[in-house]
Amino acid sequence: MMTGEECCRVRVVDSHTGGEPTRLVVSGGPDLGKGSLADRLGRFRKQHDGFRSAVVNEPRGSGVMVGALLCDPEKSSCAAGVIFFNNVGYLGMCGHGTIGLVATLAYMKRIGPGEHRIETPVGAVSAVLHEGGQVTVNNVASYRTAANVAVEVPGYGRVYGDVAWGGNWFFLVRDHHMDLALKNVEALTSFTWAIRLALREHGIAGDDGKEIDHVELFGPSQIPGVDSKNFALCPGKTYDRSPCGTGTSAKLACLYADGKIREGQTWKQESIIGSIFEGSITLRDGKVFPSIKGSAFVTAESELVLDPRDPLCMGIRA
Ligand code: PYC
Repeated sequence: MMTGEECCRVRVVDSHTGGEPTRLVVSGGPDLGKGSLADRLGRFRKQHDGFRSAVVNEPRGSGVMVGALLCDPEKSSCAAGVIFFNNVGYLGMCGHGTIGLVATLAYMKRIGPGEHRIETPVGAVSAVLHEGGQVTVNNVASYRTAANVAVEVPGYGRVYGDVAWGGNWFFLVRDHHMDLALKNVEALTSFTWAIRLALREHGIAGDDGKEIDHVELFGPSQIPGVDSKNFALCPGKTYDRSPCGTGTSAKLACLYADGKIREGQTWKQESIIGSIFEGSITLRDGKVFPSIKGSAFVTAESELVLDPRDPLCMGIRA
């Protein structure tokens, strides 16, 4: 980290998963000490939030960039620990980011094909690196807490959706009049952002009052054999270019609760840009555990320079 007038150098490897970028910090990040990833996230948030902004925000990053701090795992049975962050804060879990992390660790020759456990602030997940380079993330237990919740959205009227957890909190909307096409991204962003603000305004939240900071719209896919297309709004008002791993997990939990998907059945989820994840569920102890399969590709290896003389050293913060 930065000391006095010296520049800080941060090694990162960038990748994208279905179009959604992940910037993995492999060295030069803050020392968060020991303990659970949840505790380390607490220290990251309190003591090093400027580092988060420096890595993902402009001028080094962009609003859409998701950062991932590679950490030593607490348990030796895990291959890695990770804390995901974005332009406005931190993510409990990140599906596309975990696929990016695994593909990057493989690129760096730190892991080979097989199953690897990874610690996150919301629990350990496992990921399988397939021989062909695809990655399946076996996510945390996912569940719906409320179905068909009505919310009055200023300028749009009453909107109905489900509240579900897939590693982050989601409001999932099926019935809407929006055309899920890339050319409509501005209108889709305005609509989903208005939904998010209305949820906050009306106190509609996840467990323990946790804010629902992701909103997803669903519609039919035009690709043969693909079950659904989505638009996923992320907390910092950017949209997920990938089909959103945690969002697809939340969707799978809702489909299961509605009796629309069985254990082992494949659900293909298309993103707003046309990239696809394959999802399925496993049932254990009455809980739904989603698995999400996708591919990621490394796009850059670089060293970020944090110069203390630079007035924008810690990024442009909203
Ligand atoms: O893939 O879970 C995901 C995700 C969350 C936010 C952006 N991507």
